[in-house]
Formats: sequence, structure tokens, C-alpha cells
Amino acid sequence: MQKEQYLDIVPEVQSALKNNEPVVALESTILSHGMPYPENVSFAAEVEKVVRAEGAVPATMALIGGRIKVGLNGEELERMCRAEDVSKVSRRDFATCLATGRTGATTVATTMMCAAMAGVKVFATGGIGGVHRHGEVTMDVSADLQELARTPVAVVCAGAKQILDIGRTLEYLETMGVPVIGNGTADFPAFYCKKSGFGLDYAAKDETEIARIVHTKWALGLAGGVLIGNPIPDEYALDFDYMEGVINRAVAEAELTGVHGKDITPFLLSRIKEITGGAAFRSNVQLALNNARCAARIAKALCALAA
Ligand code: PSU
Ligand code: MN
Repeated sequence: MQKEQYLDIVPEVQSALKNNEPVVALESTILSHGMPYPENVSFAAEVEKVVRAEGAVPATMALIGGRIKVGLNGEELERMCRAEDVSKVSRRDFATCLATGRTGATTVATTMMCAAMAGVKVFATGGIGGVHRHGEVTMDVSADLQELARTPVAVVCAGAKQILDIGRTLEYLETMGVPVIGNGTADFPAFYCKKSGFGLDYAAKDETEIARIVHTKWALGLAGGVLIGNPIPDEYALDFDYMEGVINRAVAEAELTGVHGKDITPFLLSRIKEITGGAAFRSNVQLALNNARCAARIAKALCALAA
């Protein structure tokens, strides 16, 4: 059986791909395990709207009923947002979830896998997974990083949350040969904050230049993806030191409760939300919309290069 036989690509995405029109992949873990219900329902609709406003077609990914869904209808989006009996699926869980027909939300790693299988080249997320704090002891390194090294998708993120060891995350990406490009910045963004203090080798001037870099990498036959760090808009950025305090508290609680493995990221996300109240959530929504806009522009520029 060919992998294509597991894919359900919605007609709108199918036709865009066939006609070399821009498509932007979106993940479902950000809905099911990254944002509260029912606010995630409005976010899911809004992010698709932003992609369309830029002239691209959104394709939210999920595993439902033994099928790889590329593009979700309203009912399926609602189901991912309700998140009842929806597991978080990374590369390790992918085949099991599909073969058993369970409902799975895709992370950055598995959204990249779905995108590559369908032929979607650009993906917008919020923040990527990475090397966790004390990762040198726990070996907790997100599968997102390996995926960036092996799967040819350009991923637009607002950097990584300070729940991670950002320095080691960038070291790991360097070792794996993943280009990390700043969109107008030479400082890797820290999700809620514009800067992490860790430098990048290249600050691209705009999305057209980013598309040229992505296009060149793949034209050379170099395997794997490209990571784009797109800083949160000024008006929604939060104070770095304030967030450091919040995150230190959440990380300490995680250590006390003994939560580990794939549950640690959702645990930290939900604690940050509780501690900060609405402010962090609003920033989270806005940075993700900003990434969707950037991804749509890169997708458009890539289509022009392929024409
Ligand atoms: N970081 C966030 N929000 C998220 C995630 C990470 O700020 O929603 C999600 C993404 O889906 C990411 C996943 O791919 O968590 C990483 O989980 P882990 O660390 O278990 O690999
Ligand atoms: Mn992990």
C-alpha cells in the first residue's frame, strides 16, 4: 500500500497543489493541547482566515479515523478543539494512532510529516519543541528537532518558549544541519519576547529572500527543512524577565509533580496560561497569526520561483 492511500486531502488543497498555488500547513496540537476551549475555536477559524487573506490555502493537519487529514472541515476543527480523547501524536506515535483509528493531534514533527506526504512546503506554528531545561541530564529533546533535519518543510515559528534551553536547542539544530533564518532579526525570538539573546547567522530582509534560501537548499538536494524565526509583533511582546519568573515557577512545579515525557510541554503550557492569565494567551494567538501571514508570503514566493 502506498502512503498516498492513507491521505485525505481536501479538494481545495488538492487543486492548489496541482496548480502551483500557495498552501500553508497548520498543526492541531496547538489547538488540542496548546490552547483552551472554546477560545481555540475562534483561533482555528482566524488563523485560516489570515492565510486566505494573504492569497494562500490553509491545510490544518490531524489523524482521524485511520486517515491522515490534510485540511479539516468545521466539524473536524471543532473536534480537535474540544480535545476529548485526542492524543498528542509525535513521530513515535504516528503509525499506532493511524492503525488503531484513534484521533490524534499533530505536533510540529508530525505536521511536517503530513505536509511532506501531501506536497505542502510551508508550515506555520507558534513555538517549536526543543531541548528541555536540564535536557543534558533527562535527554528530553523534542522530536521536532530531528524532523527539521530530515523532512523538507519550511517551518515558521516565533522561536521557542523559555520553558526550553534555547541555547542548546540552537546547538542541536546546528549539529543536525538545519538552517535557522531570522525574519528581519539576527536574534532568535523567544516566543512571547522578540529576542532570546541567542544570535542567528542570518537576518533575512523579507519573505521573498527567505523563499530564495529555502528554494536553493532544496534545489541543491539538501535534505531536511528550514526553520524561520519570526518575532512577535511589538504591541504583543511581553517582558522577558517577567516571563522568566513565570516559567521558572512552572518548571519547578513540573519537577515537583514528576510530570515527564510527552506530557511535560502541555503541563508547562497550561501552567503558564494559569499564572499569566489572559495576557500570555493573547500574545500566543497574535504571534501565531503573525506566523501564518509570514508563511503564506513565503509559500507565495516559493510558487513564483517554481513557476
Ligand atoms: N510549544 C508551544 N506551544 C505548543 C507546542 C510547543 O509554545 O503548542 C506543541 C507543538 O505542537 C510542538 C510540541 O511540536 O508541543 C512539542 O512537544 P514535545 O516537547 O513533547 O516534543
Ligand atoms: Mn519531550
